[in-house]
Amino acid sequence: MIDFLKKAFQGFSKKVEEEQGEKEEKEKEKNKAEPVKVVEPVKKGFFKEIEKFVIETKLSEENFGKMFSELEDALLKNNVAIDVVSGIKTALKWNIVEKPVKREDVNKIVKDSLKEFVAKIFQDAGQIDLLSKVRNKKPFVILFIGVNGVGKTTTLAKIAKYLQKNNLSCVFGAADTFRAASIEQLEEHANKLGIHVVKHNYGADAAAVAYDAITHAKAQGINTVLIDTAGRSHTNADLMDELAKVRRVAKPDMVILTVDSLTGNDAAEQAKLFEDKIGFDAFILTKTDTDEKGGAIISVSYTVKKPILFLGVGQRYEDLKPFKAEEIINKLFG
Ligand SMILES: Nc1nc2c(ncn2[C@@H]2O[C@H](COP(=O)(O)OP(=O)(O)OP(=O)(O)O)[C@@H](O)[C@H]2O)c(=O)[nH]1
Ligand SMILES: [Mg+2]
Repeated sequence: MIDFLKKAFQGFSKKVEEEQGEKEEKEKEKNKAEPVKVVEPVKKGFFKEIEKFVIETKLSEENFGKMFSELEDALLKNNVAIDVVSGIKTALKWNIVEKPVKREDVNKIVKDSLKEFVAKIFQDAGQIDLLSKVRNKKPFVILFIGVNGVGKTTTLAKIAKYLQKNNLSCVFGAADTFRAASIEQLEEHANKLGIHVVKHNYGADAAAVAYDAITHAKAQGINTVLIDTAGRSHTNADLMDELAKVRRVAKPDMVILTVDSLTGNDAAEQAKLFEDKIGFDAFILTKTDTDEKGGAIISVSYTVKKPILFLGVGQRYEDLKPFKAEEIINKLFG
């Protein structure tokens, strides 16, 4: 688990444990003071029941609120969106406030509640089997979208390598006709991977490039068309319109949003924006190898409820990991 979060999590569990411990002691004391008056010594089973009840003291909502604040801070600082934190709080509250919870069970209950909550987020976001989709349609057209510098082009090349490994051929569409050197960057990847690039000049219509790449794939019997696009944000209204046009013309079978895990909570905002303006089917979270926080993945999933296809874990072609919910949950809260 990420250290900072781990500390806060342990701190929270400890506080609840201590609180429960104090209560248990108090209850035991009380029980010592006036116990046998009400309980007949022969009724061992009955007495045991009372003892159990006494030890399982309850945590008040007020105390819970105080104790949760540190964990709340840690979750927020680790890029877990506020809505998600509220959800976690409610789930935890439900499981431990005013419930007969034993001190030794607190840690496990807190951990399980967090895991369960996040597992549900990933489950609701769904899953996509990329290979089976690509195998079922020819050519299968994938459009890559996202903000500047998040890793779109690198990820596109990684996916090409992944598809090649699975005996699926690719062609690139150099539809980033906006950023200087973007076409050369794509060509460099294409040369290394032995892939053809369909390109026009800088400033050309991106939708026309996408269209030509698809035509090329159809003519050559190529399995997949991977369309690179220029990075853009909400401030680039023209580029957003251009992207909407690329989508209309290319009619991609899948639109993949690339988001950079280092942008933290902003990643969820970006996802919302692209969903509103363009729409997408799945996302890829890059640079997870350099992200020490790890909360972005939960926030984006929760916000847009779209499947995560892969995680970028480095700069090499092989550094693309299929997303596995359980692995992430264990890394975060294991
Ligand atoms: N450490 C690490 N670096 C990555 C990863 N993915 C991409 N990068 C790096 O991020 C930088 C930007 O990558 P690009 O692929 O050019 O990003 P882009 O979104 O296409 O950028 P624009 O076309 O300018 O919008 C490059 O230096 C990549 O090597 C990753 O998973 N981990
Ligand atoms: Mg690029």
